[in-house]
Amino acid sequence: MSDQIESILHEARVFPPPAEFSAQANVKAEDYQRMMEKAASDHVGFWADLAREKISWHTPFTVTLDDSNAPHYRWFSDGQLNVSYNCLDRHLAEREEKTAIIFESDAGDVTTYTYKELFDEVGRFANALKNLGVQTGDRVIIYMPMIPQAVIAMQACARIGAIHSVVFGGFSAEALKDRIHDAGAKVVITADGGRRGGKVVPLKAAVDQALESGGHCVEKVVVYQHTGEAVEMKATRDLWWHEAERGMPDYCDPVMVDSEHPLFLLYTSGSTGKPKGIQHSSGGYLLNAIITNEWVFDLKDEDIFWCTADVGWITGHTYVAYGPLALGKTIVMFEGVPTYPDAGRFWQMCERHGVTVFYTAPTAIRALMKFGDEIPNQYDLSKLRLLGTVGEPINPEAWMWYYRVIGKERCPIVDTWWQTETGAHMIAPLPGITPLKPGSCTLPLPGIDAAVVDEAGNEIPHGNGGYLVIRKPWPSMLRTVWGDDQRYVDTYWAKFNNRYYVAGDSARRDEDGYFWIMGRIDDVLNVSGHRLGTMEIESALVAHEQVAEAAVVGRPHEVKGEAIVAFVVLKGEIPTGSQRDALVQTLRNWVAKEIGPIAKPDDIRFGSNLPKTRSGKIMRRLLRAIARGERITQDTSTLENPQILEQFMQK
Ligand code: 7RM
Repeated sequence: MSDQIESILHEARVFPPPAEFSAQANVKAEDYQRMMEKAASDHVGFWADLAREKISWHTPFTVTLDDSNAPHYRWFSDGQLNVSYNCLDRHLAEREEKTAIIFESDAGDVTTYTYKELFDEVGRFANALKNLGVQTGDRVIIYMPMIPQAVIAMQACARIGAIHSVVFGGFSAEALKDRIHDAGAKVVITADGGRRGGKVVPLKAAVDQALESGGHCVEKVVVYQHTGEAVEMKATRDLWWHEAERGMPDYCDPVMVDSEHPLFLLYTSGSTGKPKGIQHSSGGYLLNAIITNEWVFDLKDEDIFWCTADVGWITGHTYVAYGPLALGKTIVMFEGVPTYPDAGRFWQMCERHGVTVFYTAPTAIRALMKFGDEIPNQYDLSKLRLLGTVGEPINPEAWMWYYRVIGKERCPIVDTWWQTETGAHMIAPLPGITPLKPGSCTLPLPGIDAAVVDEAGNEIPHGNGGYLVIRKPWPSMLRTVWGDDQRYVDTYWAKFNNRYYVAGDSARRDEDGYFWIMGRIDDVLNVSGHRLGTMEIESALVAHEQVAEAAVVGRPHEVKGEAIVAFVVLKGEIPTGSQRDALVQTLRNWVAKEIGPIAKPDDIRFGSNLPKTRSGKIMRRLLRAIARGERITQDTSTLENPQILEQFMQK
């Protein structure tokens, strides 16, 4: 069928789990079988059992799923709980002295918090927020560096039922302002500044700028003193974190909220215009956060889990601030960047803290891979037992490097597909069970009904690409877009008449039913009647020995519909003159040979880096504008490295 997306990439390697790993895994083959059967025969009962087992409810629920107002699903709606209670209080009897957080600063100083210490910090700060007038349901913006106080602030909000919205500390004052306004925030929690790669990030100054023009509801700005740099404090509005805490008791009663009470909003930029405030619930969100940390990361009491994501992203919510703590495990937090003081920082930290489970993004892996094997080989990585990736499709080249050089061919790699909107992993391997294929996120987790469908919503035969959808509701699904419910329905449900959740990604399944994410639906290219996902062409380019990274986009073409423009980052210097022309030819022919002449790029541009969002996703809309020779009118404030656009404009 012509509306399907053609698949051109073929990856044949398969890596079964090592027997020793399977023997100790949290989810064994028998468990998996049982769970899959239960979920298939009784979807609602499956989730009810898990929710009763994994969450400490203050008031047990009797209604598991209320679907009377679909696609506004409600989970465990007559139950009450407190998320912070589930992450802290319930561990105290057994784990008071256990380390909850190992924090390493940009400069390399280490601070740790036991569960009891974290409990006291959260209680004290929750009391401070209450004292400032923050009430259940109020919105609080958290604009912090990646330091334990960010997690303390999130947990403190959860403790009193305030709805937090973390804004990544790398965002501009303008982006912060939009989010403060949209959320109608009463309080902003920030720091004087953060430190990344030896440089100070002036956070408080950005808050001042964001609030300058007025028109918002912010009453108080709480400032954590972190760098010690001088900042301006506005009388009556601003106060220091330590002043706010003065005289506050360590214990704060957790406020029990309804399961559907919003735990947080998290803004995603989306492809067009205004950011969307993705609204998550308390009970449902917590449940998927818990089970995925247990199933996919296989977390055990002895584990040291390092998820490198900032708390400004959903990954830093589910796999730093909430999930691992709800399981009473030990996490690593890091304030800095992977390349400071040098490209060995991640591996040095893995050795130093004895990291056992490590989770990062393909963009970081590709960036570190560029520096070669010698750097990681200098460190003792023998404690690692499981690796993970998230954020974009990982090309098989990078997967193999991660597997071989970091995991020493011992550690399974869990390639986890999910979104801000899904709250937790949806499609991911179970590391003791699922044979791995480099580049595939493998199979849906138990209870997740993912499928690939055509324009009419019918499941398509394995082999071809289509829309990735989730056909049954799941507990951690987003509840709405804050203040814009119509946008919730239009963006995620309208396409298939509110029957399926539409992820916005294209995907295909292979002969084993494995899912291969092909890119965003909006990025699909239409070349001479062939619909091609971006991922496969990019993977082919990266498979060439001289290429470090690649992004492809379409440009209107009179005959073909779209021409393929490839933006390429080389491992070495960018050649000039005839050498450059020769390399362009080589790469075009390479793609033609690897995946077929249809995918041969019409135009290849070189640059020293790709334009990426702060969370490492390639900004193809900018590249499309460049490919068309248009002036860039889009907002580039969320771009990590704006200066590189110029380079790509040259042919
Ligand atoms: C967790 C996160 C979501 C989008 C998603 C995909 C892409 C994420 C993978 C992936 C291929 C993966 N949330 N994506 N994980 N693509 N394989 N394992 O990233 O809201 O920021 O982005 O990211 O396109 O729709 S997010």
